[in-house]
Amino acid sequence: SGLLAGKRGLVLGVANNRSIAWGIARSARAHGAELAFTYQGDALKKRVEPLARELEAHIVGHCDVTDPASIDAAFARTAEVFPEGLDFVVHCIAFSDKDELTGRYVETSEANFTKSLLISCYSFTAIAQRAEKLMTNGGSLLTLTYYGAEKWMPHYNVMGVAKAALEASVRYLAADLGPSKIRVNAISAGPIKTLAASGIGDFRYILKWNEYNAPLRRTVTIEEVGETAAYLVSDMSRGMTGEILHVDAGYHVVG
Ligand code: 0WD
Repeated sequence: SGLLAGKRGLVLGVANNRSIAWGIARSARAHGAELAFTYQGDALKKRVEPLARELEAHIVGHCDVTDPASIDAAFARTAEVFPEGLDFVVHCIAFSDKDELTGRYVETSEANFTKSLLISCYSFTAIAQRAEKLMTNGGSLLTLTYYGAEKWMPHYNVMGVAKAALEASVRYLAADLGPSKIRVNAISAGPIKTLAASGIGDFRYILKWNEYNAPLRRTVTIEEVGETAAYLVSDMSRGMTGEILHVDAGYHVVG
């Protein structure tokens, strides 16, 4: 029983127990979903395996979104573990060279621009292509974005440009996949201390700034993002697609 009873979901981007993907996976499981995880490389395999066990989730293997063959392999394995079909995919993946998450955006190199956009934006479209084939009864695709897509934020630089492109791709994918009854949405999360966030310059200052200025006068947790994600991949949100929902203690009305 539960909000997500009978739903099968693939979660990409669990790196450790602080990952937003982990918060989402825990909520989805608590609401009754059956889950599958990928991991990126052998270093993360060891971390992801015990977390998957905790939620009785399948592990569908290594998936590096810069390698189309590894995405294909992960989806082939997903089709095997979920022969009844796939209901949702949660994409919690982003990357930029740490050296360019500080200082001026104008210094961005072509190589890091290309890599950041490939991993942080195009990968969601690459995943949508594969997911569509498994979502024979419709489904829900969800990605994670940040306010730096909408406004200039210190140090966010090329990631802000990548997230703006990701948010635009949510709208285009929503229009393309709507006829297949596949919904496409994003959560714009407030800053949370994770592995990826620790690469951003002055991150502690950004957390403090949010605590002082967000309407709720605090930051958000991966549990809170997880609960909203559970809603977005459930039938409760069946009338919504192409939406960017802020889970940021209200910061977006201020900043
Ligand atoms: O404040 C924050 N933490 C926010 C994060 C605020 C708003 C949005 N987000 C977004 C991030 O931009 C990202 O899209 O949430 C998503 C999840 O990020 P996270 O939970 O903050 O970070 P983390 O736990 O580090 O997970 C991101 C993971 C990678 O971890 P590391 O830190 O090892 O790069 O993305 C995965 C990887 O597991 N990843 C990849 N997966 C497959 N192929 C790749 C890749 N090439 N590169 C990174």
